[in-house]
Amino acid sequence: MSASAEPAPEPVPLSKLKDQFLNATSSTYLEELEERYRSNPKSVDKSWASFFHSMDMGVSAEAVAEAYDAFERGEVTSPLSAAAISNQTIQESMRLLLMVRAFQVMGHYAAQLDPLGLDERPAVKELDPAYYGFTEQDLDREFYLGTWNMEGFMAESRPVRTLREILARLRETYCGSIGYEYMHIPDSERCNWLRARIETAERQEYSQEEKLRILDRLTWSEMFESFLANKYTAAKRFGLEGCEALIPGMKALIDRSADMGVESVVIGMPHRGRLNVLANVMRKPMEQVFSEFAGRKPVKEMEGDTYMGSGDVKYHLGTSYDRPTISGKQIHLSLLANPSHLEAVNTVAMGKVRAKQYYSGDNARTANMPILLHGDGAFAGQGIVYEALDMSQLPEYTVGGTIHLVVNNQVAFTTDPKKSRSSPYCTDVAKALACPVFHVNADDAEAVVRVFELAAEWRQTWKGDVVIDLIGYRRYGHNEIDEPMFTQPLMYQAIKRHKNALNVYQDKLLREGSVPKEQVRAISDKVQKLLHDAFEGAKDYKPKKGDWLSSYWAGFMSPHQHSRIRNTGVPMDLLKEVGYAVTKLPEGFTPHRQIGKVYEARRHMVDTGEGVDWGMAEALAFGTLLAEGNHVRLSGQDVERGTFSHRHAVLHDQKQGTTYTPLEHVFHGQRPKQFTVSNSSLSEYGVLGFELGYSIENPNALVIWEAQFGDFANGAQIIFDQFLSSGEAKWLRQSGLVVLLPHGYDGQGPEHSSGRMERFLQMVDEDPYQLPTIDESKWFVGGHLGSQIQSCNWQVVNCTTPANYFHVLRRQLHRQFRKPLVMFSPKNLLRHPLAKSPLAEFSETPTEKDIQGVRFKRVIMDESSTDRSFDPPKQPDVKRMVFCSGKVYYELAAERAKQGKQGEVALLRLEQLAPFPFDLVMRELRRFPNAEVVWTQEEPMNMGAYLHVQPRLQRSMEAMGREVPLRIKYSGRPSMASTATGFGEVHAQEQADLINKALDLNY
Ligand SMILES: Cc1ncc(C[n+]2csc(CCOP(=O)(O)OP(=O)(O)O)c2C)c(N)n1
Ligand SMILES: [Mg+2]
Repeated sequence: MSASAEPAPEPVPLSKLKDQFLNATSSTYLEELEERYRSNPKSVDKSWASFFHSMDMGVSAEAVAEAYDAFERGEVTSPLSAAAISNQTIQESMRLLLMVRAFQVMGHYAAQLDPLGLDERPAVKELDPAYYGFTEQDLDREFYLGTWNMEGFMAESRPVRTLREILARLRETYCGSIGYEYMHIPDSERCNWLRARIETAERQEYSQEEKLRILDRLTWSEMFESFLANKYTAAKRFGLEGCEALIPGMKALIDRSADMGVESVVIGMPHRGRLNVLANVMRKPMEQVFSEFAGRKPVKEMEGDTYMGSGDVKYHLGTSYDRPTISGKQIHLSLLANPSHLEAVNTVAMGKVRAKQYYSGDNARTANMPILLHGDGAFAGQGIVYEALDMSQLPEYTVGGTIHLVVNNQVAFTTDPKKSRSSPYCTDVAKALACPVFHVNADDAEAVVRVFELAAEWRQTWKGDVVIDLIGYRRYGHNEIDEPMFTQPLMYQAIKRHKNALNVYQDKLLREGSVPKEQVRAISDKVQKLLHDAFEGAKDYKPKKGDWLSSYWAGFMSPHQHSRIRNTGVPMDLLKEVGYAVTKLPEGFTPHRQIGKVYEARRHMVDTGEGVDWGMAEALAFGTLLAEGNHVRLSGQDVERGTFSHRHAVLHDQKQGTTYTPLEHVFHGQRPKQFTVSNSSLSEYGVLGFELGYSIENPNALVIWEAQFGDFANGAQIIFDQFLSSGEAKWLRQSGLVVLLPHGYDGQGPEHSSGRMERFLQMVDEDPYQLPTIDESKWFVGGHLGSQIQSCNWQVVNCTTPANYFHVLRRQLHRQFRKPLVMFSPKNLLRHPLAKSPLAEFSETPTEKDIQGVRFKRVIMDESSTDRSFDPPKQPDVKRMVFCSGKVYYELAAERAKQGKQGEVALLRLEQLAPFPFDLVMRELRRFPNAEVVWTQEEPMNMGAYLHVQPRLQRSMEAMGREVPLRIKYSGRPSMASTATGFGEVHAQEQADLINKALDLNY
């Protein structure tokens, strides 16, 4: 029965209405309730409310009263009608709410998301009114839907509507070109915020001006690709055709973000559509884009320097640009260079944004925002996606929300979605977070712009991640010279018949009459002409002095420019001051008893100037760098305490549970977070990428990632291979990131012994046979030392003394360039009685014995030697020089002392393995003219540094005219498949053997 067919009923006063209900459903319970209400309204106020709310017709007594009042005042046109209310049963109310809820939760499964219309999704029965017992006859009946505390469709103030109208609105809202997934968000405030925007009573229309803007941007997007396709028929460009709406979407997103306070955006993205984004979003000059197509060098010229690295293909290059927005603001956009490895750039971009937020004081994270683009296959398949999402709200890693844009062309190279994921959507992994996911049909340009704007609003309002799944197709093959019909024949038949998104939109505008034909054509003609002009201009385009280093990096040197290394010692006064500051605990703080003792011992080291251990050396390095104004950030699993309980950078009050971080209080006026130490999530790949991104933003920071044990670093191998070791050569981006990899054979089995230094050494870009040119006149300003390190891709060190650790950390910042440092850090040396350094070795004033105690020692000479000149006095009695690296030295030294062989065997520690310290090795060879050379290591022969040092030792001997053995004598474990034995006894025996062999002059 249609209620609307009846004459409009008289409004019923609230009191009468209530009586009516009570009579109709009278029960002793209700009477009791009413009695209680009368005697003490407060005590049952809520009960009444919920009674009316859930048991009657989903409306509170107050709301009914309000609605009637409003009707009486003539403010609402469609008042609650008494007839509708009395016709609507409790059951119907509940079913209606379930149905609305079903649309909110599952409507997206029925949304029109696939432009090709090929998706075969089963009908969702929960979206069918029949499922709730509604029939054709109910369609024109009026219903009331409102509930409490819910914005949008089910808001209390909703007018009565017919079921037909309700269904139409639900389908339009939830099953149109946009599929909203947000009901998994547990925070009701956020959920309601979104619901209000999604379910707004009337669909918001774009004005003619806005439509023209969308058309213009879509025209650029489409015509850029077709222009390239015409001009460079055989080139790979990984075109965006099929998802062209990405460009108007991104531009709208950026405009809206800027209006809401974003000043700088860092973009990480893969191959697909990258050139289009570079040209049309970033506004990289079209001439430059075209010139790179022609294969011209993408060199960023610097004054006095033509360093261009080894380069990269055009669809991996980054750029940055300041772009005006529609409302007249400026926004800085930077697109990170990235490798082919899909999704690897995600956390790098996030880390860079976090750094920008730190340096600009953007504590609210409003002004700096990351946008990450993804492919559908990669987003579902690559585990790093989850690692990045998981970092979203971690206190020291959050960037206040990342906007994820999935360019979903429904295929990954040749693989169909059903073979690349186990979930309905490629974005389902993101539902691990309380973040919305918007799916949108890429053929509906206005819907695309709408959700991109909504994503911007979400991020700025809630500072959380948001995901857009832009569902389109891929018009050509994986790249333009690939044949898609081999593997997706039906899809590509449909694509061939399918109009491009620009034509779809042009047709829509013409159909609805909002833009005249001439204007549509004028836009196309303009774009065509500008593309043509840029193409002509590219022929004599000269790359400009570019963006090789951002403003923070002014004055830093490229690998071709001469730079100096400064001493890294610190005046004793400052050292002591810092030493006391980092060992001081606040009044009333109760540390754990053992840690109290550690801190007392550290203080004692400062008092006496003796016995500085590893943990204290590190604190002194951090503290002195902070005192010099630098930023220090240490991140990794359990780094606050330190895996081996040696750091205790963060102390926990045993009574209050509060924490105290002494390094945050080194000097008066220290900036908040100038020292940052944070336990990370249990990720290597994601976290290392993040720290790398952080490190490239500003050179005046010591950024460190520490692996729990060195072997876990292989989980982050992609970052090592694709970014850290080669980023400077490929993209001219320097990083001074320090990686600490605990390493050392302590009999703990295969998994915790080796940081796999052989791999890091193998990636050093040094020629083992090429001696660096030595310019002795520059020795003390470090001329050649600087250039040797400057021209290599990274440094690999394995320190044995706390002082050397201190200096190598400080050296990272006390130079005019930045270079990654891979440092094998010790485990048992953390507490080894001999691995201690006097404070004097940290100081600027060298001791008499040790004239070079003021800087990092790449080689530590035998304890019998003192002279550091290039031609030291000879020690002809020494029969053997045992070269080694790392903690095995202490075992060698102890055994040598036991055997009384100090006069016969010299022990030389290579603290820096790469770049190889040829000069110092040759100095030692000069010192021991009669000694044979032996290499000792704990690692198996196929691992460790043996295969790295062998040709370099041989080359050094050759250069000095010494007889060169076919192979360097080796004393270490034999080649093995596994890194170490799992049997303690075998380990001990192997260790004893390799030490004995090294000292056995008959071997
Ligand atoms: C880590 C990684 N594995 C494999 C590849 C090789 N590869 C390049 S593109 C591609 C398909 C990517 O599919 P999708 O993410 O859907 O992006 P689309 O190319 O469809 O835009 C693959 C497998 C790669 N680049 N990176
Ligand atoms: Mg794809």
